[in-house]
Amino acid sequence: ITVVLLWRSHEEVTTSDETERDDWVAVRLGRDQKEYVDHRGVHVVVGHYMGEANNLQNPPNLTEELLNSNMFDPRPNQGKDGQPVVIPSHELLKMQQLFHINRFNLMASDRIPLNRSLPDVRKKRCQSKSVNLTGLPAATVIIVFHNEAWSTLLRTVHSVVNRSPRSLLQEVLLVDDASTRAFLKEPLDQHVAMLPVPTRVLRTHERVGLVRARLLGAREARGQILTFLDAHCECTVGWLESLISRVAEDRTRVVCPVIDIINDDSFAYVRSFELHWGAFNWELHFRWYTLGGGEIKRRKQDITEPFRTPAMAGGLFAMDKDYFFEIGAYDEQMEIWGGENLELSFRVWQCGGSVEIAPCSHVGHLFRKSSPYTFPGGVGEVLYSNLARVALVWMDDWKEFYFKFNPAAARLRDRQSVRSRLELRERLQCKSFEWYLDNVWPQHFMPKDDRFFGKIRSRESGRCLQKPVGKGSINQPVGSATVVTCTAEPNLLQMFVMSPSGVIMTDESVCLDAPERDDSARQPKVRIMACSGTGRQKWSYSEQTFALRHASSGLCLSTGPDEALILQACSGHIGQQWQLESVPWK
Ligand code: UD2
Ligand code: MN
Repeated sequence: ITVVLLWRSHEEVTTSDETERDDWVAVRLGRDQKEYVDHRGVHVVVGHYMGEANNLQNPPNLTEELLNSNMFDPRPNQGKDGQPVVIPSHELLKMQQLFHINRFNLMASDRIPLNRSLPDVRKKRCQSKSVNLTGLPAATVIIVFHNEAWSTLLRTVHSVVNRSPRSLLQEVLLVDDASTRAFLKEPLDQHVAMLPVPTRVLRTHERVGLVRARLLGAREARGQILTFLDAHCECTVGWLESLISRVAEDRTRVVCPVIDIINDDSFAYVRSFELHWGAFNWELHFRWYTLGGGEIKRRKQDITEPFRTPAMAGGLFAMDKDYFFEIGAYDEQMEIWGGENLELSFRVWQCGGSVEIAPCSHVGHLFRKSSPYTFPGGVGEVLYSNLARVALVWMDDWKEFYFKFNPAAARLRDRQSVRSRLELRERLQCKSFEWYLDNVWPQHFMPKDDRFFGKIRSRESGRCLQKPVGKGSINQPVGSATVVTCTAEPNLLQMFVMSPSGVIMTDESVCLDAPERDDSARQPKVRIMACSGTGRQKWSYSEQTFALRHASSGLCLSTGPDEALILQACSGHIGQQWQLESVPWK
């Protein structure tokens, strides 16, 4: 095992798996700096990284004039081939001020030409396997935006125009969701009128949020295929044909590209992983997880073959236009941002379609650490109302689980009227959420009647097993498992699921893990690690002796020094006795 120590900003990030590191993607920043990206899109900087745009000491003075002016100022070769932009040090203060307008490095973006080149990041096999375009339907590309920057919005459009086969691109529709910036009005209309592909700007009369803005675009679309993009993307060669050919073969497929990363600071184009699929955590937040075991094996035969995903990230996908409306388009009562990606994913899967990722289609997306726009009604209200709707309509018994452990959403539950969506589900005769979990995401960590769900309490101290707290929202909570004071419910940190196959897992797809054998004289440490499906994460429980026996070593889970957990030869000792305390979840 190689342990690699890397630094991301001021956090330490560790990985113990060489193969995982192989999969990380490096972008050279300078002579002794390297930037990696892990599978969740987290940037990891090795060495020393100067000049982060997002650390302004004083509040930025953002005047109306500044917000309304278009500062696009392209310089030849900046950002070429997806390279990072270099800002000279005397401009760093200005750069930091501008960062706050869109929550990305606007100055860097504004220096990159609209038609910058990007590397062909596809696997070799994708590059040599050409898609036959004859007879393929054409797409309307729909891009909704609210107060997007000129350079990111138009680089999205230009990358679509430049890197899509002309016969597959019917038109581009931009939907302006009540932006307030002057440059997004007439100047935008004039700019798109000159493009070689029919491009229109539609405008909402008031802020309607991304769902209703996309619906407006979808209703106006003339292409047979709808292809949605966020307003800060860059498409790479081959992106569209790989999506459309799959939909053309089967109109019930919803096909997503691999989402690469445009760095919010340097605007470097960073290739992302192909071995991850989308799902969610106990709070219904979207997450990337390692592909399920079967899928990895199946993919080995042909790495260009698209693979199924339990959920989509939301912004980037292609689907048949008629199928989009047949299956219920979007839930029009979802506001502003959030939840619509899970709603569409559950609906498509449960109502007979499928969601997949096409590894030969790569589109870069600018991932931000915070959201730049206003959320009328408050961000929590908006997001949790949307998620409450997802749960109420699609999740059957698991909605009770969601509301029980997510009081922020539970408070908004009674305000939702979901009758028309339930009618839709009835009309389409959609399958149950249990079917979805069993068939689409068998590796899920949700509670179920066939498995234990609850607390794991030490009979020695009365304390509870707890997973480590995740570092930030996109890091998996991996690290040492601890035994700490049990807290009053609901506390997701102390909840565990033990599956019929003996995997003790919890939120975010992490599992109770210990080394295969006790090679060293020391007692092996028990940790919480990404679920791997291997023997080192299998346990058996005895209701007679209260022992939790580790399958591959035959040792027993024991309380160790301080709050730690260790493996020891099974002795029946009180430190090896665990109470599996079921917690009702529905
Ligand atoms: C992700 C998705 C995004 C959407 C969101 C959940 C990707 C890459 N992005 O978040 O598409 O599914 O999850 O809802 O998968 N917008 C409006 N009006 C609004 C708010 C946003 O038009 O009131 C636009 C915005 O300008 C952007 C798009 O909607 O073009 C998505 O918003 P985002 O980029 O803030 O979402 P993101 O990428 O954080
Ligand atoms: Mn986005």
